Amino acid sequence: LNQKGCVIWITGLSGSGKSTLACALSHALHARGKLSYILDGDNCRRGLNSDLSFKAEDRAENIRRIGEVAKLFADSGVICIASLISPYRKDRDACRALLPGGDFIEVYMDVSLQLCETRDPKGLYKLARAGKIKGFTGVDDPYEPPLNSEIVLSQREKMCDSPSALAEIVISYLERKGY
Ligand code: GGZ
Repeated sequence: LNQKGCVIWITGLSGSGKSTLACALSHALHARGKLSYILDGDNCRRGLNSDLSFKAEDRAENIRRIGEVAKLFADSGVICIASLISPYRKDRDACRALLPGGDFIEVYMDVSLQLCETRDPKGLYKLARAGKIKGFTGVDDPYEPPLNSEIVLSQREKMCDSPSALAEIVISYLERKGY
């Protein structure tokens, strides 16, 4: 395999575009002959993490497991793209600590709650506001934004740029770092 593994950790609110970016990034990497694998919070919650709820300690365990699996992929040389809300800084930092030497690349989808809620692609914010989902991130559960992510995709960039243009921002970072 002509590549070095790493973890690209995409964090942000529900509806901030994490899964869309993960998918565009995976395609862009494929086009460059690079092997990647997506670990998506929502998908993993159907299998690996189907025993976990959305209370803080279960979110922590969700993030811990995905972090450990992502590390296994990175060790095998794959570019692993983890996309999950991962609302707590300390849980994300624990995953970062598994991959020293710059192999953990945090991408923060910096999109306001207001915009995520306007998009509401799955109607979940609406349900949360109606009290039909309790403990929804951003509504009645916390989100701690990263303080030092390697890449911040701001709302402005996100409104102007297509998913593939956002993926190229990440790709140029990876190229600069020799991945
Ligand atoms: C946040 C929730 C919740 C609650 C269900 N809070 O946008 P989606 O729908 O497709 O992705 C969200 C997903 C969040 O799972 P994660 O594994 O990424 O979360 S965490 O990292 O915090 O463990 C959302 C849906 O599940 N969802 N209930 N209460 N998001």
